[in-house]
Amino acid sequence: MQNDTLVFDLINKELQRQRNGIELIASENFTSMQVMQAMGTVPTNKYAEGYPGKRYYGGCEVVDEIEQLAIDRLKKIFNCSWANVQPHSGAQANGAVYLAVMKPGEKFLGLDLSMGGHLTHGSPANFSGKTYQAIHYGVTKDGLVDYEQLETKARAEKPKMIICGASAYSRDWDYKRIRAIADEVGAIVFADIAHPAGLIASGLLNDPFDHCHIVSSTTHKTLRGPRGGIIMLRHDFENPWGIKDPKGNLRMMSSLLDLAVFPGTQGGPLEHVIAAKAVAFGEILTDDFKVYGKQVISNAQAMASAFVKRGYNLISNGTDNHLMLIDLRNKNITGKKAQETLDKAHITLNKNAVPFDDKSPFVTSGIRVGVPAVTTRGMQETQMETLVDFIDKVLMHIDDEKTIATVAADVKSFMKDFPLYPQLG
Ligand code: DSN
Repeated sequence: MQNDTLVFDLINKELQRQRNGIELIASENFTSMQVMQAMGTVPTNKYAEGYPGKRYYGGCEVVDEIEQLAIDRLKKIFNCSWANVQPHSGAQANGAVYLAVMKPGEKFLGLDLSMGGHLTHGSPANFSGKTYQAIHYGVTKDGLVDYEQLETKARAEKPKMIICGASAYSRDWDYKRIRAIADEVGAIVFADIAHPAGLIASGLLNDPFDHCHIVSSTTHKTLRGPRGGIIMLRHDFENPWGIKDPKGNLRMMSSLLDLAVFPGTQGGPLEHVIAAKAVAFGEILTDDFKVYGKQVISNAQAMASAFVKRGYNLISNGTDNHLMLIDLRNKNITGKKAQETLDKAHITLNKNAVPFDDKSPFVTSGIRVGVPAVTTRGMQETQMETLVDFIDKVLMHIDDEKTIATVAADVKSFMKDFPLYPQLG
């Protein structure tokens, strides 16, 4: 069946790369076989613009059931009253939230990208910074969210929306405090939980849903599903801006968000991906997933201690979640050099700006290290020591090709004990 050997050979090459390497990119994970299988199925052939029960095409009765199942499972995971599972990605989900909440040119407050925030939280290079007026808060010298700065800026600037959530922040969030300031200035609180969603689903971190009006996430990071986005509300509410439907009724926030996803920012949903989301959500509802979440946090803490023991400078001195951010300036290595050299040893992570970085985003002074993927491969605390040993050996011999080649061979042999997709041959 697979005649296009050029493409399938490359896919197989990627499988071998994933099998042989240590995956420490904090935003990556390995889906189950059944999640992957669901993605490669016939709903990919179906157009289904609209929502279950209200589509613009015929023949949607089965994909309606699939999408409704995904919605129902997701609502159960986070105890929500409404969910939209159609966003193709986290950026799409965030774009839809902004469209629902703000008019072009209106103001929002988010964590600065250079302090751990996300591109879609108002970077000037992103639609969010180009379309809206983005202002930012940062972190303190200790690497913790600067809530005082957030409050001062919120009072001075009166943003329409305050975003909490990050891409490179290793600590939990005080959602309650953010909601209090938002209520004072009349802002909507939007939490982008793309990174820690799986840990929140397992009840291991603060619950944003009671304090944040709107919550978005990706589905492929700690949630371990297919690539995609979601938007959720625990409590639906009437929009505070007087927006009415054609019958003159005030629109609920859920209605504005549905409209912002389709037809606002997307056309046909990817029903094969939604099927895979439904499978992943089913997995998240099992006890096994809670065990996974606990192990992720234990592994991250074991890894953080192992780095500190070897003299590495962790932003905020540790982690509450699945990742850590390491400032390499005391080791005299740039993030770029570290990433590129570790790649040669089959250890994958990403360079990352650290707070108050003096280097460009292409170089950076730090690396971000995350454990969701290695935890999925079955690693526990003792293996975290081994991983840090590998990383330390490479970084301490950064220009020594021979040592790097030795570590590469050791990594390959070490990873044989943690099989990945053995069913794929
Ligand atoms: N680029 C993702 C990350 O690595 O955190 C977020 O979109």
